[in-house]
Amino acid sequence: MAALLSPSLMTPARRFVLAILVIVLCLHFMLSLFLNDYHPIPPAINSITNSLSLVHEKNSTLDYHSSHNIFLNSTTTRANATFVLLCRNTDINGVVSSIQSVEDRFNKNYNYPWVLLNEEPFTDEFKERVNIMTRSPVSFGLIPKEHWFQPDWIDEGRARAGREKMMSQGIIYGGSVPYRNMCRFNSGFFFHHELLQPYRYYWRVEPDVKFFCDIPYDPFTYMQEHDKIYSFTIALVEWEATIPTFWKTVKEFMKEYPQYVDSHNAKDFLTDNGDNYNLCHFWSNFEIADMDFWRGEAYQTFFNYLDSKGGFYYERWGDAPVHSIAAALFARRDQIHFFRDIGYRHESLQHCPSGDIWKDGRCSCDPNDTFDYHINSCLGRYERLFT
Ligand SMILES: Nc1nc2c(ncn2[C@@H]2O[C@H](COP(=O)(O)OP(=O)(O)OP(=O)(O)O)[C@@H](O)[C@H]2O)c(=O)[nH]1
Ligand SMILES: *[C@@H]1O[C@H](CO)[C@@H](O)[C@H](O)[C@H]1NC(C)=O
Ligand SMILES: *[C@@H]1O[C@H](CO)[C@@H](O)[C@H](O)[C@H]1NC(C)=O
Ligand SMILES: *[C@@H]1O[C@H](CO)[C@@H](O)[C@H](O)[C@H]1NC(C)=O
Ligand SMILES: *[C@@H]1O[C@H](CO)[C@@H](O)[C@H](O)[C@H]1NC(C)=O
Ligand SMILES: [Mg+2]
Repeated sequence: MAALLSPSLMTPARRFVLAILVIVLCLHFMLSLFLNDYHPIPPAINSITNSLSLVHEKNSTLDYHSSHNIFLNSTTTRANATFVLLCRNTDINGVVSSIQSVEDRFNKNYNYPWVLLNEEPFTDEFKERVNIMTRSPVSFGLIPKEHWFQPDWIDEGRARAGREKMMSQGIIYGGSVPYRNMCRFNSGFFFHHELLQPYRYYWRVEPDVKFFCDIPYDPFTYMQEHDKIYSFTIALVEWEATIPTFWKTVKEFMKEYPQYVDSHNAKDFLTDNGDNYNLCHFWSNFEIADMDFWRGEAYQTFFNYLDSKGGFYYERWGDAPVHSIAAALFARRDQIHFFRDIGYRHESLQHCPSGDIWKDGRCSCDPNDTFDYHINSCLGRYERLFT
């Protein structure tokens, strides 16, 4: 089948028409074998037979790559969206493993593009190993220096003292400058990268993550159709020592810019007494979100305010609390979505669905091994927003 669809055989129009007819007949035959209640030719197949030129239209929702979408949803429309993966050349094995997981469980049916970003050029070997993992377009981007490295106006003496203090407290990545560059980049810059300009929604993937279940629908179009701006699979409490002055800074911001705080916000996810930060945040190594929200005035003003305080370097402010607090304050609470049906693992936590979702999704995780209502989970606080 794949060989028949190869573009090199498509040039003689007749052979192409013939191939399509053979495929349609094959599909029809297979469907009538496997599906008891299959009788009509689905509208999507009909439209292919009626209008073969469809496959040449660039903005058609049913190009030949994704024509097998019809098994999942005959009215699938693709969203304006991409995967984004920040990594180093040395992360290659974990990158390949994550891409395989995403492709197998979801993207082989949708062919959303991939954008990989790095502050150093990707090697040819890296690109070769990534390219064979997917039929989707893959772009490899270089991060501009001014989006990555510690700015000159940061007082390096003060930053070093902050790192040394965190190292003595045994905080993970406490002494790392690259980790801080990464957190600041993910907070304020990735969505400005030129390779991401063509897109509105993104799905963040990291090396060595795992998707446990089939995802039989398109989470991007779900976001769009339900007016969501941010989504998560795991919510948890942050290590307070990484962000000692963060909440104080957020409160100052809210006082100075009350116009950005939405009247239907999710502030109750962030605080239990209306004043103190309970350290809850969405775990941002998985996120499907709307970059236009990050690009918008409220978030841009917020990020610049935070950045000007130097906390990404003097402390170790993470992109997870930055994104989470912004989504919780500047959007409506019903614009944040928990993807209960997306089974996901990033060491050393996982979310595993249960019941029918677990069965229908052929999930490979133990449904009893899920962080959902663990003592350090904040999912309960999210759910209480809606009761
Ligand atoms: N290009 C590049 N990518 C990095 C660098 N540091 C981290 N990353 C990427 O940034 C993401 C997060 O970094 P990790 O080292 O995975 O951090 P982690 O241990 O997962 O930490 P959490 O996700 O916060 O729990 C991953 O996608 C990494 O590949 C770096 O120096 N350069
Ligand atoms: C693309 O889609 C739009 C909206 O569905 C339609 O109006 C337009 O004619 C299409 N463009 C081409 C080149 O087919
Ligand atoms: C098919 O897609 C449409 C639009 O995205 C959606 O409303 C519908 O629920 C989907 N149906 C199935 C069976 O997934
Ligand atoms: C996709 O979204 C981006 C960001 O909002 C926008 O600039 C671009 O025009 C959109 N593309 C399409 C095809 O709608
Ligand atoms: C999950 O745990 C419950 C209670 O311990 C047990 O009855 C059930 O069999 C477990 N389910 C699976 C799939 O392991
Ligand atoms: Mg990680």
